[in-house]
Amino acid sequence: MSLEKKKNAQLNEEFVQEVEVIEINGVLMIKTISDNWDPIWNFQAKPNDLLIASYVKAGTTWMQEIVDMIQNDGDEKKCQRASTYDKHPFIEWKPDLPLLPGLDLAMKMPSPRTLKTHLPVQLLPPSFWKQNTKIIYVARNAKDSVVSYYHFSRMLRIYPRPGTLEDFIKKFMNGRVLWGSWYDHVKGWWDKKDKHPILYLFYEDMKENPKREIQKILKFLEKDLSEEILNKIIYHTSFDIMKENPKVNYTTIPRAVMDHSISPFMRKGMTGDWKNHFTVAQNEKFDEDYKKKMIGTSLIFRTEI
Ligand code: PPS
Repeated sequence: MSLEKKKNAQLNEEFVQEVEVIEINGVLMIKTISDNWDPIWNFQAKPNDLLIASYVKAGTTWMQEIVDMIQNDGDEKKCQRASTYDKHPFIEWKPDLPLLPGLDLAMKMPSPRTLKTHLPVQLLPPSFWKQNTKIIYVARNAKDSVVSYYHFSRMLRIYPRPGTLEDFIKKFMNGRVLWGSWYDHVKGWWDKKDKHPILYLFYEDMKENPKREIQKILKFLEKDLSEEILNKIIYHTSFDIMKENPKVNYTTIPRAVMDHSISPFMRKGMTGDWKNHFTVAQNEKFDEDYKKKMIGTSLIFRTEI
C-alpha cells in the first residue's frame, strides 16, 4: 500500500467535529495552528528557500505546480513524484492530522525547499526577512476569492461552516474568516514588495497570459528555459489538465476532510465567476465597502478579463 493510501486509511471516517477558531494578533486561525504558534513563528527559513505566499484561494496550487515544473525543467514525470502538499510544505499547518504534515515536513525537508504559506505579512516568521528568502506572492481579486473561499469552506470539513453565501460575504468583508482580512493581506504584501525580493503576481494576469507571467517567474528565479519547455509548462499547468491530475487536485485527501462531491477543489478556475453568484444588491454593497478599504493603495485588481 502506498504511503498516501496508508495515511488516508489511517484517517478513515473517524473524524470530523466543528473546528475551534482562535485569533493570533487579531487574525482568525484554526485552534491547532494557534496552539502551535511558537514553533511556527520560530520557523527557520533559509536563504535558498523559495516561499509561495497568497491569501486563501488565490491560485496557490496553480503557482506551486508552475514553480515545480520550472524547477524540474518541464519534466512532468518528476512533478508526479508526490502530491502538492508533500512537495511544498504549508509552513503554518500543524493540525493533529496524519495528513498534510506542513510545519513538521518543512523542518525536516532537505534544501533547497519550496514552501507554501497563507500568512498575512505581519505574521510571517521573521527568519524569512532575515534570510532574504525569495517570495512569490499570488493575489486574486476579492470577488472571485470570496466565491472560491465560500465553496471551499463548504467542501473542507475541517474549516468553520460558511453559512449562506450572504453570511460568508459579510464575514469576508469584516475579515472574520480564517487567515484574516483579504484587504489587509493583499495590501500588506504589496507594501512589502519594494523592501524584499518579492515577485507579486495576479491570478487574472496568469489567466490572461500564462506565458508572460511564467517568464516573470523564470527571471525572478534566474532560470532560462526553451520555448518548447515553456509551452509544456503552460499545458501541464492549465486548469483542465490540473483538474484531472490527482497529485495536484486534492482528490487523494479522504472524503471525511474534503468532500469533492459538495464542490471540487479544482472548481471553475476562471475570472469573473462571482457574476454567477453575487446579487445586484450584494455587488453594490461589496463595491462600496471595497472602495473604503482599498483607499490610498496603488494596488489595482481586475474582476474580469
Ligand atoms: S488554497 O486551498 O487556498 O491553497 O487554494 P488555491 O490553490 O490558492 O486556489 C484554488 C483556486 O485556484 C483555482 N485553480 C486554477 N485556476 C486556473 N488554472 C489552474 N491551473 C488552477 N489550479 C487551481 C481553483 O480552481 C480554485 O479556484 P475556483 O475559483 O474555486 O475554481
